[in-house]
Amino acid sequence: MIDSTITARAAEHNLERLPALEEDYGHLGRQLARRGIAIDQLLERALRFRVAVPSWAMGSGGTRFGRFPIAGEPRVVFERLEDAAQVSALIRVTDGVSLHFPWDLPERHADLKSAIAASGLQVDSTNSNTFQDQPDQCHSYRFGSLTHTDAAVRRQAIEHNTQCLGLAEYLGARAHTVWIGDGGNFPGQVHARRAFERYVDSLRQIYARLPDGCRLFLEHKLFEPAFYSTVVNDWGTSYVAAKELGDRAYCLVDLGHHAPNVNVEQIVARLIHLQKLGGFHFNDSCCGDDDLDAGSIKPFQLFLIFNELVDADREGVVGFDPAFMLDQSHNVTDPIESLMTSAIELVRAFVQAHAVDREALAHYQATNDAAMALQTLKQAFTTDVSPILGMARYRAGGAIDPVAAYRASGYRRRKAAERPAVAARAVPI
Ligand code: RM4
Ligand code: MN
Ligand code: MN
Repeated sequence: MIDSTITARAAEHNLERLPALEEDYGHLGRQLARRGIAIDQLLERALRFRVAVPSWAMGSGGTRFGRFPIAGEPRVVFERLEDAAQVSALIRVTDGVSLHFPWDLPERHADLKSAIAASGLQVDSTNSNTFQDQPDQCHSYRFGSLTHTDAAVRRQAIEHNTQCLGLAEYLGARAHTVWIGDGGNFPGQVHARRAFERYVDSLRQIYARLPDGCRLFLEHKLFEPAFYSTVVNDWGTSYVAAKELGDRAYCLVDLGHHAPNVNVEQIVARLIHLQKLGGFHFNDSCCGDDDLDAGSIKPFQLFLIFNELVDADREGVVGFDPAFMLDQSHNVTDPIESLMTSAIELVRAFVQAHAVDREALAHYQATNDAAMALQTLKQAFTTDVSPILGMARYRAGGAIDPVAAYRASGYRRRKAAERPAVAARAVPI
């Protein structure tokens, strides 16, 4: 399924770019050695890093004001998997794909399973959709799903999640993520306490059907589509629900789902402490749930989040095993390019976090030396680890310069001919 022109262009480019990469890698290696860091160990870390891509981000995104599709974007799950396979081939860290149902539901489940196998990808998580109505469903989610006042609507939403869990088991997903849009647009519309009680009650029924080896992730979001009182609006709410459910329920942190200026890295630290950090939806934002490319607006925040993660990992915190995923909406870029560069920004932050002098940081924290503590973090954050990232991609069989190789391959242009726009099922992102 990997496009042979992409592979060929990447191989040609790599030949041209390798001498400069080796020079830069050697120089960075000497720089890091002066700080007591072995570059090969950072390379090892980079090679082991993994982040899953969301199937629903493979097509152009949009806002409620409009969507501007690009020619050659995928129309069905099989084409989304095909594009995900190219992303993975070029950058070699995204061999997991997350699926969204019913958007990714083909007529026969077996077709999906074989397409996943053929793509060389694995299913990372399944995601349910009770924030939209589907043409064939009995009850509307206009006024909520898992927290709806009508038990029949709740049952329908629970049933949908149960079907997702069946697919999770069948496809070997490691997690199922629930995000609901439930809430109120006006004061008084929703009974705040009852809505949360109904949420937990519905989740209990979903949790009871969780397949072996699969975790349940609860995703919070400050607002939208509900504009006044979202039921699962913050990490505290999702923590309480996860705790009530049991050991296999965790909180998922989508970076864009907080109020502006919220200290997300501290939320991460809290959830690690509580042993309830399930995973992430990485993206970036300026104003709200913008779903922009990870690291494009606040790269320092991304680094600080990875700083917490690396710290916990090195300390061996019990039960610490967060799942990484991108969750973005590509409104003005080619999704393949955005996903590649975003995944690379994650590896960058991860490697930089491994370059933090933790002994020095601990000393400055113990002695209340705020200036030097920040400097210690900044030293790692300002280290240009690009040669490590490029070398990791090269060693793993990917492209030293993935976007250049992708553009030179003409993949999207060829897909535009193969995938004429149809009025088929729209894939809202
Ligand atoms: C939501 C949320 C969910 C995603 C949907 C499509 O804002 O981030 O993770 O499933 O969008
Ligand atoms: Mn999300
Ligand atoms: Mn979101």
